[in-house]
Amino acid sequence: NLISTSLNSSDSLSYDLQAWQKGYLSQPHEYDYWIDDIEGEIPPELEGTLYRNGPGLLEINGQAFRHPFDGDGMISAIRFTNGRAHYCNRFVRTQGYVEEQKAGKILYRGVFGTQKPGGWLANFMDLRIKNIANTQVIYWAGKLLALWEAAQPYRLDPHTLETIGIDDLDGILEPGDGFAAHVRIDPNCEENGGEPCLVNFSIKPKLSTLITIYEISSQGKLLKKQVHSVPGFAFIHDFAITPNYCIFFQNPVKFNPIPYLLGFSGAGECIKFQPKDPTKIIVIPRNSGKIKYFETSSGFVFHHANAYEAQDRIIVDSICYESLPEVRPNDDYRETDFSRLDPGQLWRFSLDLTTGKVEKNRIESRCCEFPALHPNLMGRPYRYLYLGAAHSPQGNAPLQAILKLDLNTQQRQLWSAAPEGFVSEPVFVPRKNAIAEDDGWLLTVVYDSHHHRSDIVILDGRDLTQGAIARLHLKHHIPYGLHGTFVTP
Ligand code: 3ON
Ligand code: FE
Repeated sequence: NLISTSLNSSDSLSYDLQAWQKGYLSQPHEYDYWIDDIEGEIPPELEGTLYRNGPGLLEINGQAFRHPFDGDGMISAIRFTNGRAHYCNRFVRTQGYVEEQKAGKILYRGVFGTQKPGGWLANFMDLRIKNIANTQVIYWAGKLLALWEAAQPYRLDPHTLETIGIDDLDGILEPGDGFAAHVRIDPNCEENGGEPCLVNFSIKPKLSTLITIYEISSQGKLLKKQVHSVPGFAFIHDFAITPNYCIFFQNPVKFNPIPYLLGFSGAGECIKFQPKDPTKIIVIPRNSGKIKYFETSSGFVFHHANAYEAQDRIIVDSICYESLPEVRPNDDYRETDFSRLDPGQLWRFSLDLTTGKVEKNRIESRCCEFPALHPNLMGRPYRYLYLGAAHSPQGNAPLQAILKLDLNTQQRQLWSAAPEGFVSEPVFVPRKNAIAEDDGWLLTVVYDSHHHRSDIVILDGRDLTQGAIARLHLKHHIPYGLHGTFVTP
């Protein structure tokens, strides 16, 4: 039976690898125009700007970066106003981007294996970091910030996307501090008089790992900062919050920095998944109380969907991979054999605060990533989750569809852009004055490999099955991106 399902799924691949690969071509140009090639209609009540971040350049002068996560951050802004939409993109003028563009060659090593030309000797002991500002873009306390977890944010002009410069959040961050790309906004922070507040962290991984948690008001004031040392090396990309806790997953990995130090590989390539070791879950109270540690069976988590408190439990929903494959020296990400890799799947972890036990249940086995939900339910019980997902219910494949999950009824809806389309992270925008949790729009960028261009697609959050409300055809493509946010005026 297993054999026949795997045969069936490879017989009917929903995508063509060459078509998928083209979405990883660089986009070196910067544009500024009103979008007028539109199918359907932009809802006139949709007012605001969708900001997206992701690698815009995947090479310099023909010297390819080793991994897309090493690509230079490029911000796209899609402004919706009066039923129209405007597109603009700009590279973040990071110090590294400016220097490398001027030099016309790679000057910095990347965390995910990009090396300077000239072999290992040219890279030996070069431990400088190129802040590529490529992972997320947020608007907080009047600042538009491009984030990359290993360094400080870059600030941009929210209208022109011009780079203003590196930003220490008015002194909150110290030189050398990172700032994670997965900022969480607590919509209703009790300690802040019921106002929203930004919660984020940074890590300094060594033999033990320092986790710093920041809570920042919408005026940009530091409300709280706590620093904790947790045992062991930790690579933590994302976290989850509830009104009373911050939750971190410490994936079972070992870090051997020698190949990095010697100039053979990037720091990220020196992380080795340990399938026999447990995943540790670190729960840090936001206000008072002691850190709690939990353990569950092995798995690798980049992204969390949401978390909430339920009596004496904390529920955490996360995208979990059974294993993280080793990158082999000659592997080329553009030749990814999806069938060799484990799919990301949605799991629900239930942490019992009294017994210290963890229950773990798979909610969705379809390959998925990039969870999104109603922003007011961050850290609260919630019903609807949206994700980028594979077209096929089984196996690992590129994201080609948007999946809606009703966590109460287990009902699912799927909107698919297969075979020629490849989706990015969906962003949920609630309709003004809406009551229902799913009353709003989902915005996503879809790479249309047939026309080699990207579309901005607007879906109705209540019903994905009715198809796109509007498909805005850009004049060009946006390389596969990472994260983004919607900012209402
Ligand atoms: O030594 C440490 C190890 C390490 C790897 C220290 C460190 C903090 C410098 C570090 C750096 C980590 C960085 C810079 C991580 C950046 C991650 C990034 C840019 C993206 C991660 C994306 C994750 C996922 C799951 C993306 C999925 C995408 C798709 C399914 C579709 O394309
Ligand atoms: Fe991420």
